[in-house]
Amino acid sequence: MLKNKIALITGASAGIGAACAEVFAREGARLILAARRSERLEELALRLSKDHGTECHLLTLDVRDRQAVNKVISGLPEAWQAVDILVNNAGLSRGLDKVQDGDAQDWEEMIDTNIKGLLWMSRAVLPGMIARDRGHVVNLGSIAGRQVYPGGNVYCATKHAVRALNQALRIDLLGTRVRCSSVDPGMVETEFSEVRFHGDKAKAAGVYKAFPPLQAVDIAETVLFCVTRPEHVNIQEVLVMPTDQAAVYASHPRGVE
Ligand code: NDP
Ligand code: 8X3
Repeated sequence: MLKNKIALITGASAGIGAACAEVFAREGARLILAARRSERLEELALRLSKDHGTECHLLTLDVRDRQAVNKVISGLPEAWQAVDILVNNAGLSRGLDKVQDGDAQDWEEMIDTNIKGLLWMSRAVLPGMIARDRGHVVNLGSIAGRQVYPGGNVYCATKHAVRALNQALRIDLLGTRVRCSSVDPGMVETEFSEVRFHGDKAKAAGVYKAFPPLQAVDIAETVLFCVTRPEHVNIQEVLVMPTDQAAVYASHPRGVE
C-alpha cells in the first residue's frame, strides 16, 4: 500500500515510532528513521532490510534542536528529499508532580520535544510537500490532549497543544493536497512510563498491570489506515483506547495475566 513512498518517522528508536517503521516497511515504504539513539536505529534498519528489503536512511537527531532539524532536512540526499509522509511521533512525559512541586527541566524537555520539536519538523518538511502538492503529516496526540489527570499538568498541556496545532495545520493547508491527521492513543505499553519515571523500570511496569493496554502495533496500524485513504479523504483525528479504559478516569481493573 505504500510502495516506494518515503516516510519520515521521528522517535523511531522505540515504541510507537519503531512499530510504525515495521508496519510501513511491511507495506513497501522507504523509511527515514530519526531519533537520538542511533544504535537502535541501526539495529531496526538492519532487521527491516532483512525482513522486508526496506531501504532506510537514518538521522541521528534531537528534534528539540531547530538548527539540527533544518540542517538534516535541507541536507537529505536527493533520493530521499520528496518526503510523502511525516510521522511526528517523538515525544515524552517526565514526572507526575503537581505544578507547585514541578521540575523546570522536566517541563522544558516536554515542551521542547512535544510542541517545539513537532513544529520544527513540520516547518522543515511542509514546504516541500506543498511544492509537490502531496504529502501527509501524522501527529501523535493523546487522550492527554483531551482530558487532564492528576500530575499530568504540563504533559497534558503539550498534548492539548498538539491537538490545537493539528487543527490549525488543517486550516493552513487548505487549498493544497497535503493532509494532516492526529492519532490520539490512550494507554500504550512502551518505554513511555520508564521515561516518565526517569528510568524506574519496576514503577513503569506497574502502570501496565491494571488492564491490557494497547500495544505499539495497534497505533501503527491506525497510522497506516490514516495514510492509505483515497486522496480526497483526510482522517482529521482518531482516538484509540484500550477496551478496558473508557477515559483517563474510568477503567476496568481486569488485571493482566
Ligand atoms: P517511547 O518512550 O517508547 O518512545 C519515544 C520515542 O521518542 C523514542 O524513539 C525516543 O527516541 C523519541 N524521542 C524522545 N525525545 C526525542 C528527541 N528530543 N528527539 C528525537 N527523538 C526523541 O514512547 P511512545 O512510543 O509511547 O511515545 C511515542 C509518542 O506517542 C509520544 O509522542 C507520546 O507522547 C505519544 N503517546 C504515547 C502513549 C503511551 O501510553 N505510550 C499514549 C498517547 C500518546 P530517542 O530517545 O532515541 O531519541
Ligand atoms: C500518554 C497517555 O494517559 O498515560 O499520552 O498520559 S497517558
